[in-house]
Amino acid sequence: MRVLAFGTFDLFHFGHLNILRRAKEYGDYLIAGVSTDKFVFEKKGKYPIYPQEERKAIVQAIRYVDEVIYEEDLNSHLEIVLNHKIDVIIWGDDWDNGTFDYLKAYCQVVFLPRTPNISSTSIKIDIKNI
Ligand code: C2G
Repeated sequence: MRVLAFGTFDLFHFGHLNILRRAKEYGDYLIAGVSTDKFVFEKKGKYPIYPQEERKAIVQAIRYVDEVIYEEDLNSHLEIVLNHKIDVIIWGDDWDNGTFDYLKAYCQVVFLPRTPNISSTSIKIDIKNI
């Protein structure tokens, strides 16, 4: 089974590690889709701390990840699913909001519980408050 997991993966943390580890358990080949800097700005209205090349290199070094591609925008997911012959896509359950329901006609879409109490945003706030 070929699995795909998308994300910004900025300030790589334990929640990121968990989702990639659990994603890999759904199959034997895991592709991580790392959001480009431009797409992060479109999603969040701000650029990530680490540029896309560095976020990609970090994710590529995680042992559960077999391949890394870029996630360019919200309209490229179906093309990626078809081109990469994806069987399962994994997101944290903060994305269980209907955005990706159309993909269920093409592959299995799984929303896993988020790792509690950690996010790139909370890390930035914690560091600011030291
Ligand atoms: N995540 C998690 N637990 C956390 C933080 C993140 O399970 N404590 C999950 C998110 O739900 C997402 C993945 O880890 O599935 C990557 O998280 P982010 O880097 O915050 O990425 P995000 O900006 O949500 O990008 O395809 C849509 C987006 O590009 C997903």
